[in-house]
Amino acid sequence: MQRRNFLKNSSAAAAGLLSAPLLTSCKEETSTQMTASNTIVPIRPIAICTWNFENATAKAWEVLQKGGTSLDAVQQGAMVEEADTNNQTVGVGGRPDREGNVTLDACIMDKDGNCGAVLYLQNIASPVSVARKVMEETPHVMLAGKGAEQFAYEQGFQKTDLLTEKSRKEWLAWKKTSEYKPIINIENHDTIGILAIDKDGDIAGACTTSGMAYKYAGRVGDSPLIGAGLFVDNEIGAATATGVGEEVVRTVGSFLIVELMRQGKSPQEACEEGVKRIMAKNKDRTDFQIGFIAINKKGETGGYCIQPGFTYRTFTEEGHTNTPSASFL
Ligand code: SD4
Repeated sequence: MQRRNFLKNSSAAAAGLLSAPLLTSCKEETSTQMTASNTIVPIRPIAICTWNFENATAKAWEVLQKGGTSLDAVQQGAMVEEADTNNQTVGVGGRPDREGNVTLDACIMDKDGNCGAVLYLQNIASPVSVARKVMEETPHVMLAGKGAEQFAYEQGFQKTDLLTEKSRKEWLAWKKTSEYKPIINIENHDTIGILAIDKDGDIAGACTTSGMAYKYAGRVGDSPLIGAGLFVDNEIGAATATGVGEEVVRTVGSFLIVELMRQGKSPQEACEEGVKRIMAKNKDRTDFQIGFIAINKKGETGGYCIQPGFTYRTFTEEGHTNTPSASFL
């Protein structure tokens, strides 16, 4: 039997010992699973995401509660932010590049290590959904630019104007004074990375963004890069990043966090170590933002950011938690 398929129904085991009424009032975990280090841990379905995207984790939870997979949960959670025009860092309404074009990056990864990504995708409202199609319908992991857009149309996605009037006006205002410098990501922090565990204990993750506002045309950040913006190892846990993608790419941040958890660190300790490694290479800089969130096989979570007041959203059976996390600055 494969380790990840090892499931034990402890409530069934207990049923022989406990009377029925007692069992129904018991809110104990019902299922357990074996981890990579051969310990048995409870399965705790959960969804977590970067920042305060309450609607996204609520949507993911709705999927999980109906018995859906973590893969469906993270996709549908991410799609909530992609469709929200008030979120100017993701999907429709995202801030454009310096030429005025909205270009989107996204990726998704499942429990078996399958993954798909789209880079520099234009005119498509849900890049995470195209990323999933890349994963499931092609022999590839990444599609970029025009090829990704063409593939999306072939898969039935509609052409959509992503530039809202609000984002267009802000871009025009930026052009007057900008000297064409991209905006460093301090206030502009709405990329969604989302991780979930389902009823079988399986982990999946997704990440989607319009990237750095007013970036150079063609710029791609960390968010669609497996290992940088997102990494899932179903035997250990998962991590995802937000902030200045260039720095996350340089440290292969999300992979690093999962490997630190493999070595025994908690999600919180792993996220702190990941941020500190990046800061060690940027000793004198306080002008940018990097944050990670992580989850392990036990359903424990962690998050850390160089920005004060960093929060991440969790949704469990008990409901939402806005989880504040220690920050570096
Ligand atoms: C990027 N990491 O493109 C993304 C931006 C981001 O919150 O996370 N913004 O570099």
